Amino acid sequence: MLDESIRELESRCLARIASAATPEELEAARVEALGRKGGLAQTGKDMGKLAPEERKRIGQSLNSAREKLEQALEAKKGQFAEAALRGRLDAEWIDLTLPPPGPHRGHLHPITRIQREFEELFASLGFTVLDGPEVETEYYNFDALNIPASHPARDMQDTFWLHGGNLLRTHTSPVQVRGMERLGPPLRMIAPGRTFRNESVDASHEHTFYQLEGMMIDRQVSVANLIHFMKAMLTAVFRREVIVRLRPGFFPFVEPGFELDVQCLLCGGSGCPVCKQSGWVEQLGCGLVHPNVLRTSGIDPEEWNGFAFGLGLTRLAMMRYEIDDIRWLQSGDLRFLEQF
Ligand code: 2U9
Repeated sequence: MLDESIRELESRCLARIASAATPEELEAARVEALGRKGGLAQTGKDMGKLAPEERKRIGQSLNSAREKLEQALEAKKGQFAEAALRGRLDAEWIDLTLPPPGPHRGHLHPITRIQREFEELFASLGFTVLDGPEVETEYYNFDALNIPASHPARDMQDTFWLHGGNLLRTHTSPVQVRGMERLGPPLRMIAPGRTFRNESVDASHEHTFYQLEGMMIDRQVSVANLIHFMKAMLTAVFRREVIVRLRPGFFPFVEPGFELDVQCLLCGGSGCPVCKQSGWVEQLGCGLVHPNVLRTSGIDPEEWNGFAFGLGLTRLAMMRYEIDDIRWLQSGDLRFLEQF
């Protein structure tokens, strides 16, 4: 009689366990089967009235029923846990190839990248990185740089003059004049920054562009020193050994003045469209600082002299990143900027 009830209880509870759709239903099935007041417990209570032999047999039958039920409960619990995990995985599944939600990582502007390279390079060569006002006075942008009043650079077509007589700096040289006044010789400094010229804008001309100028003032500074520093700088920028040559060039603020060319890195000097078959690509202007410029800023040219150079950061960025239209650089177009 007890056997049947145990068999019946077992199969009913196993069925209830199998059909449990939720952990709560499973718990209810467990309580019904294994609870203190559950079916097996009830059956157990009646064992006292049995003969020892019978009790032993029923006891075994109860234990095997309990084991089966506990295994069924564990298996079902496992299924629920599995299903819950899959549910969470499905719910929380993220496409790791997608960009992370929230603010996208920004991009450094190509000109910023190149400017920072120069700043690190020259800082490692003992140069101070200077900055200065973009709205400048006529004195610092022209007079102090030996650019006479009659010099065409002062004309409207080149310079943005402001009411009150100031202007938008046409080069970062005024920063170096302020540096000479503040630091005094000996000195090594570079002045990267934004400059403005009243240019008609097209694929290779912008009214706003970035320059980097630099100078070193000390005793007996030679053109050889100048060439050494320019080779070191360009080798670092182009990340390969470069061959340079100097050609005479005129700038009011240096004497002698030079244009510095690099042997074409594409054709190795044999001639190609990039170097217009010349084998050389002009990189920058440079020279020994004009004694008038030193004197104007209170530096005695009898005791001190120096070299100076200037290059177009915008132009270098266009070469480095093969940008064919200068207007992209100030376009603010994310499609362009996100490439860098
Ligand atoms: C002081 C003394 C001398 C800086 C120099 C150049 C030559 C030069 C151009 C390069 C490309 C401007 O952006 S660009 O068009 N600059 O070629 N710059 S020597 O000479 C100085 C500067 C400051 C006090």
